[in-house]
Amino acid sequence: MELSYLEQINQAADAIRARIGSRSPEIGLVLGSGLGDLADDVSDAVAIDFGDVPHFPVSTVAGHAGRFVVGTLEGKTVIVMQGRFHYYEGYSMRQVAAPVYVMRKLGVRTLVVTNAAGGMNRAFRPGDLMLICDHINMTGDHPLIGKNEPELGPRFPDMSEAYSKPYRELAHRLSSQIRGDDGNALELQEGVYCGISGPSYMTPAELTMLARLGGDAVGMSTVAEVIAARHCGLNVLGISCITDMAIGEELEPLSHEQVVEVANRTKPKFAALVKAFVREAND
Ligand code: R1P
Repeated sequence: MELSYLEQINQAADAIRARIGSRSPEIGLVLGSGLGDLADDVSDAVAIDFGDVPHFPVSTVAGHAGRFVVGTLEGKTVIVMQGRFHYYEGYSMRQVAAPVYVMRKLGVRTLVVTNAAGGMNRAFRPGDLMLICDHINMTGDHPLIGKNEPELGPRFPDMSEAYSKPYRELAHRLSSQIRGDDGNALELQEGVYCGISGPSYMTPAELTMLARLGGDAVGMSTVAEVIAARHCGLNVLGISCITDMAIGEELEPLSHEQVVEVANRTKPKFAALVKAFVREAND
């Protein structure tokens, strides 16, 4: 008999628990395209390939190692997803969201979700970091469609503050203590993330539409994970690394290699911000 979604999540969590011993992660981090190196800073680390976790698919995207790393970062026990699943890889929204519930089962209360995204706001520049203050789900699908598992969360979860305001305020405070390449304090952008299905990048007309709808950045991940996180009661900090300008009237050709390369270049300030947050955050 096929296992229920909840049973699959419980089995996945049990398998990870068997590998990490007495560690109980309190913060979960999802590292997006080109941002995975931060997992190298986790000490006393146990790495678990997604392929070794029951019911998990494998991550097929370049720039996504496809594994959990559990260990210590800035004095806190963390579970890092070095890479993630995307809807366009052919996985259902429920599969994309499942790792969030698994992390919750393992004890996580705070989720840091990161991604590489195109900047639709003209005030942004490639290499900027944007705190996500809200999202627009433009994927045409939803991870909670189907039977609700009350043990995971309510049928109709509240999304009035999907991205924690106190966490955003903390991130802004912390950024003032972080120096950028020019020696000045790190300037953090803030805006609305539009989640699309991908895998093609957007046309100019589509980008003009998304900007008019209120989007500041666009990408192919994050919304399913954050919906699941709020469903199961996690507090979320979202950070987009703006890797390219996605303005309809001025659009230039784009490749995934470019996206990963620019995301990689933000590593020092991205890592400094995430680590400071991990150090200071309370759920
Ligand atoms: C496109 O270059 C890929 O980079 C981003 C997009 O969503 C897409 O998967 O990846 P992450 O959102 O996983 O960072």
